[in-house]
Amino acid sequence: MYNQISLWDYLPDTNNPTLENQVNKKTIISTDGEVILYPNFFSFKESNHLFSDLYSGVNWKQETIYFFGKQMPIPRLTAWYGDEGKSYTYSGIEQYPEPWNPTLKSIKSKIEEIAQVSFNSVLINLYRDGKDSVSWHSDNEPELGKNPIIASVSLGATRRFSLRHKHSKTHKIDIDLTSGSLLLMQGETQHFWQHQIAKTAKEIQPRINLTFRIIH
Ligand SMILES: O=C(O)CCC(=O)C(=O)O
Ligand SMILES: [Mn+2]
Repeated sequence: MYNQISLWDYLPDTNNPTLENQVNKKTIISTDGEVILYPNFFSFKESNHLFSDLYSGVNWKQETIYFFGKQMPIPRLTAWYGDEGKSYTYSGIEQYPEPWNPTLKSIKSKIEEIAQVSFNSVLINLYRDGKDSVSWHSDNEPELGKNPIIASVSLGATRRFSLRHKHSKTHKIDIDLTSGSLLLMQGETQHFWQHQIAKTAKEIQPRINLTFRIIH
């Protein structure tokens, strides 16, 4: 089964004045987890502003992984921000996040209104061009708890985000994540689905992705 999400599918509920109902939303997955897309969560202008602010203001790092006994750079730049004391383990090393800055705080409070939870950390990825990517994985690190809610904000170039079911890998869903979109992954999603951002041969501008998380 293969689904391409169409832009014509988004329908706001104009009768209900809460933020949740003022923004367009589309359910991407409702079986074995829940994935919801808010395609225009931040306006074009707001997204451009946030992108340039983060592009120059984030303390980007080039992390490495061991692959067949060799240390290799991961194909993107990353940064962690969050509440003090909320450490996470990366490549077997315990790391501490950088403190929230005003831009990150403003994004966080807007998505918390929709997600109805408080996030205490954010992983930020910078995909410099089409060669940068993240391979198939689930966000299932133990510190995220059993059924994590993950709020993913995209800024800059559009990249294709793919989801595939762990037990039937031909069941695949592709979404082109545009600048200003918010994707919520919740419930049992990380148990049953993997996701990736594949490399692309297209000439492509940089993209920033922020995944807000709750570290226990
Ligand atoms: O860039 C994205 O949209 C996804 C990033 C991601 O899956 C991750 O960092 O865990
Ligand atoms: Mn992920």
